[in-house]
Amino acid sequence: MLIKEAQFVRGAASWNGLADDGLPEIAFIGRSNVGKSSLINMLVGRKSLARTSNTPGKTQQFNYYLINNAFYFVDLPGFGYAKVSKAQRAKWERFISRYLSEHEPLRLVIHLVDSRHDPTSLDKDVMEFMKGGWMTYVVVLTKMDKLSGNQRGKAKSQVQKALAAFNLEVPVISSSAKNKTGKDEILQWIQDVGL
Ligand SMILES: Nc1nc2c(ncn2[C@@H]2O[C@H](COP(=O)(O)OP(=O)(O)OP(=O)(O)O)[C@@H](O)[C@H]2O)c(=O)[nH]1
Ligand SMILES: [Mg+2]
Repeated sequence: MLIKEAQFVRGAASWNGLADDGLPEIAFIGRSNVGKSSLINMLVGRKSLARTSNTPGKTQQFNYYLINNAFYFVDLPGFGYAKVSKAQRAKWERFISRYLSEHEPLRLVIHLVDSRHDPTSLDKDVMEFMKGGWMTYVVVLTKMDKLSGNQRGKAKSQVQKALAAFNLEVPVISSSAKNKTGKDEILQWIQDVGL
């Protein structure tokens, strides 16, 4: 699959702001700073379509990018960001879980896990949540360029182990936005869900 066109169309801060035009959606979910916006930029081949930052918690809304005039990439707010209030966090968690369980246009969930760390408890929450989901679910390990060859194998098996604890058999794709690796494999999954 080839991404020919990509444009930012809207930021949604509440349920009513989600797209309702029926176009299929692909969600990018993961903790703050894991590399969601960077991965989107890599996939669309643009340097700064999605805003990236060293400051975790930059993406505080659902950002919609229209791809090839046919479907959306949805950049979800990062979870686990320490500086937001408890109430704010609870509100986002409710919003995200409702989005994952009720938003019908959702076709594919791309869960990003930092290859340098074990999956966090919030990552495990996402895994558990996806267990009952109807949409395709894949895990992408980010920032693989920061690891040695030996560490890479370990990172992958750690995530596979965490998934296995939920009886999940899902693809785990290694990626680096810096080196542009993993791109073809992720685009293939997007094609495989019919987009
Ligand atoms: N070395 C390396 N750095 C990366 C990679 N992907 C992202 N980064 C860096 O990690 C930081 C966070 O990346 P973002 O793409 O902004 O992360 P995010 O998940 O969108 O963060 P929030 O919007 O805060 O949730 C930035 O400094 C990126 O340059 C990668 O594959 N390799
Ligand atoms: Mg972001």
